[in-house]
Amino acid sequence: MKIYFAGSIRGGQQDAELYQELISDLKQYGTVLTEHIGWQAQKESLSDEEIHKRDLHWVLESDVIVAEVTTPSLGVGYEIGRAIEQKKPVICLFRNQDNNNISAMIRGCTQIKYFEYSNLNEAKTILNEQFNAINMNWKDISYLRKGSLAQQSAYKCLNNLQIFDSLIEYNPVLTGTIPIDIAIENSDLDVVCYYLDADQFEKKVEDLFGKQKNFKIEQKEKDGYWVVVANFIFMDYEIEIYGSLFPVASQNSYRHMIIEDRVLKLLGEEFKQQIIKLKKEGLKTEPAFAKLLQLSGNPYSELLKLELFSDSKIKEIYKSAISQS
Ligand code: 6IA
Repeated sequence: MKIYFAGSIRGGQQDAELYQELISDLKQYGTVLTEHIGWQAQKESLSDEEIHKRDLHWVLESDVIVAEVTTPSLGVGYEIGRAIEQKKPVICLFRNQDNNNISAMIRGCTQIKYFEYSNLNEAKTILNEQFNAINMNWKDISYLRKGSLAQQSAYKCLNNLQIFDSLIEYNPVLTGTIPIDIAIENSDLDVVCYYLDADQFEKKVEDLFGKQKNFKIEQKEKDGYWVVVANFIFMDYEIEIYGSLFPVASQNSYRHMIIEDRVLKLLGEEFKQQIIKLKKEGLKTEPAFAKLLQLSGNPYSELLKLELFSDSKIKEIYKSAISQS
């Protein structure tokens, strides 16, 4: 994981020591490309053009941008804008003390994960929560083994089937409700994959699982895209293997699961129990989320819009949904 830390330089270096502390904390999560931000005014041998070229290259190369935005800095604002343009996750930290003021262009940007803090420990806790979410490795199903009874049982099934090892070249990921632990009885196991050649993928899946109970497989068009879908039953679970030409991270079932997981973690246990209750009453997962958050329109596309919202915006949406219900 490459982390770009942004902090004021010519905007004022009064927080340089704090930047240093944040940078050393960030090192536990990955490589910090911009350690120099924490050094007090150094004489740079590079020209401004060279600095711009190098730093922008790092922004584009990084997996996540963390910006300390208390001291207003044109450079930091510019880096945040360029990162958002590239759809990079941006975490902004603002110290809400001493009459500090934050620009509306930062606090008002729904694509930024904006947090206020009052001391270093609080900032570290925020970073810890954010990086735990970013680092969650959905590709490795061992998290199910330590999970709820439903997750442990799903793990046994998938492990016995050796489905993740045998499909490894197709980047398989378990999606749906079991990974985020809101499954009700009869939830199936959805494994999404990424292929380059549909026929080759179909043959592989058929060779591996063709003898399983009620096996069927087909290639078809879905929402304008070509997909391969296989279904069968194993250890009483309905298994669906879904392959597409698109990388797993851009497939809707994966994106829905990620945003749902985030919303569940943000809104807590009571919200989770209400989702489970609505599902037991017969609602599908995405309509259940849309109902509780009072999202109008198509629940599947409305939910995806939340991907760009900050945590505080999502909490606000839920608060206003509660007050209206
Ligand atoms: O406008 P600012 O200087 O406050 O912008 C700071 C941000 O721009 C930081 O997040 C850096 O990534 C980037 N940046 C700006 N200037 C530099 C720099 N040398 N070296 C590295 N990154 C920079 C400035 C010269 C130095 C002698 C003060």
